[in-house]
Amino acid sequence: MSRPTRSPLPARRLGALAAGLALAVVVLAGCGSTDKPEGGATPTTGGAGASGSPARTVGADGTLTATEAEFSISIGGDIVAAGPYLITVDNQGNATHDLVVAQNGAKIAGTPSIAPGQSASLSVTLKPGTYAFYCSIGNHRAMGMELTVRVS
Ligand SMILES: [Cu+2]
Repeated sequence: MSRPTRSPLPARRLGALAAGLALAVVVLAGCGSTDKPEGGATPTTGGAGASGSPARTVGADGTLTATEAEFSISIGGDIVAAGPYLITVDNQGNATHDLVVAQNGAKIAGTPSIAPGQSASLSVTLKPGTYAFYCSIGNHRAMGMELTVRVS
């Protein structure tokens, strides 16, 4: 194998991270990894949608994990089953973020500011329709931290 280009980490640290990374991979799988953007940062296209990616329903167990970084939000799927939710927001970025759940421009729920590496949760009942999940800090929403969430 060639020399790894990523910053080296102690082996035991890598081991400790394995579980978290596995979860992150699952969460990120639905909307592509950071090295394969799918146009989510362009607000004019309206739709989370790369036409090629199949819709994937998440949240059937009443929980969602929203993973945030600079500047993206992922919930690991495209369609959320309607119902009450406990949403865990995991800030994996290097800046402070938050998560706001809004519908038709009205804020329904939100977390406090979340420091890098920290997480927070919020409870919200999602009904069939379309919601916006976004970060309300700075200009993060315009930078791409906005996710259109379809609830059915
Ligand atoms: Cu943010």
